[in-house]
Amino acid sequence: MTPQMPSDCAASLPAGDDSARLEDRLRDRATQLGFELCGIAPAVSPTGFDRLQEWIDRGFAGEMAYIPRRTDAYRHPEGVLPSVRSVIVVAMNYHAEAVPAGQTSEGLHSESATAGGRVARYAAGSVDYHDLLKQRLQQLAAFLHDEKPGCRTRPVVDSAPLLERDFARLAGLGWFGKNTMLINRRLGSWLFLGALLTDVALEPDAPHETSHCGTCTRCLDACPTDAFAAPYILDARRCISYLTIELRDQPISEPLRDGMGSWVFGCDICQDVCPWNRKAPLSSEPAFAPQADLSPINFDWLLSLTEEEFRVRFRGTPFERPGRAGLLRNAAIAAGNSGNRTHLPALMRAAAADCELIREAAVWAIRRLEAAT
Ligand code: B12
Ligand code: SF4
Ligand code: SF4
Repeated sequence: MTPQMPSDCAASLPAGDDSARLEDRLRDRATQLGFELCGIAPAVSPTGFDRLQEWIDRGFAGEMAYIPRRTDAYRHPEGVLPSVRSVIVVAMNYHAEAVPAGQTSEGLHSESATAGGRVARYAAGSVDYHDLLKQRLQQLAAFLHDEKPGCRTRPVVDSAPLLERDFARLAGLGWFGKNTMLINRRLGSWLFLGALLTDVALEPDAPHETSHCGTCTRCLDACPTDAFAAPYILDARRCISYLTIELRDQPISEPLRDGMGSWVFGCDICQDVCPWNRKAPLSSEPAFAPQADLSPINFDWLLSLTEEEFRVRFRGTPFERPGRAGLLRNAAIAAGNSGNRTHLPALMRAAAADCELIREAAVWAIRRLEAAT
């Protein structure tokens, strides 16, 4: 099969043009569904498999046991859909306005860091992106089933053992930045990725072979917890995103708490500083617009949340992953980093919580605030 030039999902055909190639009609359908990028990769072993193996062997996956547990399945997308011939990769732009002034990566002791907690853009909207992308991929699958009755498909967003960024690169969507993000020349890196695996043999797009980071090292230099073991290699155990979301039921290592600054959920610093994001267009998806109560998030409110209040506010959102205990642990640490003693009463109450994870973090934060001059 002759690879095609990589292309964005710009609507190129009049609606209902049945004479167009299936690949082009798929792209048009993806555009209608709100996917800004769409490319096709062949179902092959990803070149990054050996690097994944090495990453796991070096312990960089930390407590994310779901990755090493399924290493074999990552070898080939057949591990996800046995008869797979093609991997359709889509991307959706979630770029929202920067969080309000004072919520920059200036440093935790600046005035700004006292304004409240920071939530990474990807989680500040009204929905869990997994649900939204999966639902749209199911609609894309329905289109393919109409075109090729009896075909097999499987939509994937994060959960399956698939190196999504590898397939995105292979499908021509962009390159790996030194911060490990998949970057597109036009859209930058504020992109959610998803894939639709199918047993339909589709003509693949040309892979993105070039890198456009050059000599830049902004992301590596800006990371407050020194999470990059080397360019392109992230030690997840040091990444604020891992610490605040994936590291559940455990205290966060003390030497890393300072670097967390005011982040209570995820971290955007290595993308905020990337020159390829300077002109990134804003997302037109209303569900990704930042919720007022999350940008910034009020420490005292967060620290006082009961289980029931947590459930009501965060059901169906990415915050369910760390759960109430994880989120309050994060809030206590970030409040402790704020240098703002008005949080002491809320921290005192949290220090009497039933949950050891919250108690320990609150006691640490109180000591830190009391020691602050
Ligand atoms: C586990 C995971 C995490 C972990 C580990 C992240 C990581 N860098 O590995 C943690 C919890 C830290 C995390 C954080 C975030 N994540 Co995450 N995460 C995943 C997940 C589920 C698996 C990633 C994985 O397999 N990592 C293992 C390592 C080995 O893979 P890798 O870093 O991608 O490494 C590849 C390259 O760097 C390359 N490489 C390695 N060495 C070298 C050397 C050279 C020279 C070259 C060229 C390449 C190269 O090879 C590796 C394998 O191909 C994916 C979804 C999926 N199934 O793919 C989402 C995913 C990667 N995450 C995503 C997002 C949005 C985030 C956050 C931005 C969220 C946030 N704001 O807090 C941060 C970003 C942090 C960062 N800089 O990576 C998006 C990324 C979209 C994009 N544009 O790239 C994904 C694709 C989810 C999605 N469906 O949209 N995440
Ligand atoms: S997300 Fe934050 S902590 Fe993680 S690597 Fe990027 S800058 Fe570092
Ligand atoms: S900040 Fe620089 S080195 Fe890092 S991903 Fe962006 S362009 Fe590449």
